[in-house]
Amino acid sequence: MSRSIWGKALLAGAALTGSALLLGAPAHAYGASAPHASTRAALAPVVVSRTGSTIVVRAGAEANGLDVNGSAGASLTVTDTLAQVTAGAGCQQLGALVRCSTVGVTRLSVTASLGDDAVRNNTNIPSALSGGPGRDRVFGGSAADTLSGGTGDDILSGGAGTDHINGGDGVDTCTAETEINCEL
Ligand SMILES: [Ca+2]
Ligand SMILES: [Ca+2]
Repeated sequence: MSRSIWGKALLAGAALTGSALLLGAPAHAYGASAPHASTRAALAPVVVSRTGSTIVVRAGAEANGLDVNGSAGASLTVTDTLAQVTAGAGCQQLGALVRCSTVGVTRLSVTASLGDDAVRNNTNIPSALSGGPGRDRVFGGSAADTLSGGTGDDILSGGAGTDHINGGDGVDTCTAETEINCEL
């Protein structure tokens, strides 16, 4: 493996670990070991799992086109138009998509990480959506959402509900009740 690939894998690992810490998820969830992390990322860029009352969607360094559909108290599905989606603990693999029960679920957490990502929460489940580095497009659902653009010029919109957006670095376009680091 070339040095540049290792560098990218390490960078992705660092970004994921940082995001996981911010979201309160276990830091060990993605592993800190570069060889294992890079192998897993190649096989399964997006992992969807349930931790207590939270559905966690964790993507890697690739560009993502993530859609979460469904509703509270029933079920949700996660698809990605640009990357493979894999079921983790508490969710089921159904071909190219992952389905999770949302009975008892009160929160959705999506970390898109590196890459120019699109993240859409098409549910009524409150969410924390992170675009990470890159030029991202992030859209909240009908409930209260917290959106983060990270570095890069991002477009973020909270949708219905009382939403909070932090555009991060770059020239960001925001639509929400509370906006921080939004230039447009
Ligand atoms: Ca990504
Ligand atoms: Ca919203």
